[in-house]
Amino acid sequence: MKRILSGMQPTNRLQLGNYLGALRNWVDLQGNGNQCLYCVVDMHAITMPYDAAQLATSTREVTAAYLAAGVDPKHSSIFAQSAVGDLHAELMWYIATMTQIGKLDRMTQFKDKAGKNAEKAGLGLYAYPVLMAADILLYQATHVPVGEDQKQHLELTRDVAATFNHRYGKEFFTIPEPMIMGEATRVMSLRDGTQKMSKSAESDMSRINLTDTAEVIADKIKRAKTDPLPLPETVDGLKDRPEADNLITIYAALSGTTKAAVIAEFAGKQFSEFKPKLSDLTVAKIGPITEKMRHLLAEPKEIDVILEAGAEKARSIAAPTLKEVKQLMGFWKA
Ligand code: AQP
Repeated sequence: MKRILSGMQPTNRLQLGNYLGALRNWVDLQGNGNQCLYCVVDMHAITMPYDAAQLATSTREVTAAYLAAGVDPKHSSIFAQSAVGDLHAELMWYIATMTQIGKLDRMTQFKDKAGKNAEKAGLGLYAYPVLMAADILLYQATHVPVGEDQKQHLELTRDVAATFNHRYGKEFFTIPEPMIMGEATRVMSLRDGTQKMSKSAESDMSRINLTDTAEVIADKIKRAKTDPLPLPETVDGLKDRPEADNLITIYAALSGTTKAAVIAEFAGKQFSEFKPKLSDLTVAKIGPITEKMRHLLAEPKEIDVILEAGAEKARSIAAPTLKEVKQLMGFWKA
């Protein structure tokens, strides 16, 4: 049996990259005897400035997005990280004692988010990968489906797990495997093909939100940055054309095909011809999710019921793991 665990931060409404790079794959992983745990990582969301009055609402919105995209609470446990926060934070502390600062210094997400003001960044942002490692190890996850951007954090998690196992002389922690699936492992910004699409990026025009209307989606795609050349004849022709590559990648991922197949269809065509097709496809795929989210969010109490059941299940898995960690580490009355 695979135990699948992944999460998203309720930092804003989810964007197309979250969906294509991760969420869609979570849905596909349900069934086949897999045990799936999908977390809303609200304790990570507070590592950057945030609005406390909005956090619970965003947590419900992200939960609604999971459900609307097809995560089924009959097969998967959906929970808020903070609902099991005592266990996540406790394990984080233990494994922080075996995480090398030199490794944290290399984390690109910290560098990107801290920017030029790294000295003023909070310890939480710096220690984010340690909390993420705790999130995963607490559940003995075997597989973690993520977008390309999270690969480095997964490597650190594997390292920490191996260090723990070595130090305490037992193959205790499962070493989790990253699952980076599909064509769109890294969806880029619509304004700059060299930057990742991100839900908390300043410009709303840089991303497609799962809650955008058809008109907004069409407008964002129409204004998406491109270059003056027509679409190339081969996939190799996308080299050094990051914006064209990104739009073709999105089209391929949404239509469940390959970049080569999309190129074959649009070779030599202008963006003015391609973009309306991409808009129609995006609206066709995202529209039903947006609609379902709207219905779900009209009944926030039902979302809370799902989150409560998920938290109970999560705790029942996490508590014995933490107990054994404490025993192995030699704590009194563990
Ligand atoms: N652009 C992307 N392309 C492919 N996958 C992506 N993911 C995020 N952006 C892209 C994947 O979505 C999952 C959830 O990510 P997260 O909420 O934990 O934080 P993130 O990776 O930092 O995503 P964002 O949207 O950029 O959030 P903010 O702006 O809050 O930092 C992960 O599996 C991630 O790989």
